[in-house]
Amino acid sequence: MPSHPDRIKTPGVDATTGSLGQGTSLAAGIATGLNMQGSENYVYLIVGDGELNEGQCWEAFQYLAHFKLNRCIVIIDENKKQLDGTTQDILNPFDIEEKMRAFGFVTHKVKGDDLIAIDQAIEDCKKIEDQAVCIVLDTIKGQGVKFFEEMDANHSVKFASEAVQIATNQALEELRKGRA
Ligand SMILES: Cc1ncc(C[n+]2csc(CCOP(=O)(O)OP(=O)(O)O)c2C)c(N)n1
Ligand SMILES: [Mg+2]
Repeated sequence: MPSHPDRIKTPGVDATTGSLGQGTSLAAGIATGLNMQGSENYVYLIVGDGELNEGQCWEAFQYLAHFKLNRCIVIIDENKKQLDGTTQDILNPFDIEEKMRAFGFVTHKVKGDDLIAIDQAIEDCKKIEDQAVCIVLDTIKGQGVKFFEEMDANHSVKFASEAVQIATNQALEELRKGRA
């Protein structure tokens, strides 16, 4: 995966994004088109918690909620960090789940490394018929590799080869345990 989602490079990614916030409007547009066509397809919109700094996100959310576009499943990656620090220090998002509820969404909050819980939350979202839906993932930035998890500034990192070896070994260890 490149650092920004790229529909040419990553199978399963349908929209190339990178300018924060724009993916929310794009997903709302795709969801509107599908709805007009009577399609039963789903749109999965993944948004960062720092990305929520962008006012554009809230405009798109309000739109999704107003038009009850419940086939757009909004997934917020609440890893508590953004590019240059913690979300709390840079621009406090307060309670994201509560905010999404206030915007008219049905919400679920699950641990970001619990695949079964995420799958269940998606299935629960699909049962909602007349309201927009959102899953807030409680995540850890760099999860699965202690070396990254414990690093303060872990948005984009340059490594000495020794650090690469430590991180790789930790990742392999996690994979062996079936947790990464
Ligand atoms: C409009 C816009 N402003 C700034 C940036 C630079 N930028 C890239 S990632 C990022 C932080 C995003 O934080 P978050 O959404 O929490 O993602 P995470 O780093 O946790 O994956 C910023 C400010 C950008 N890509 N687009
Ligand atoms: Mg983040």
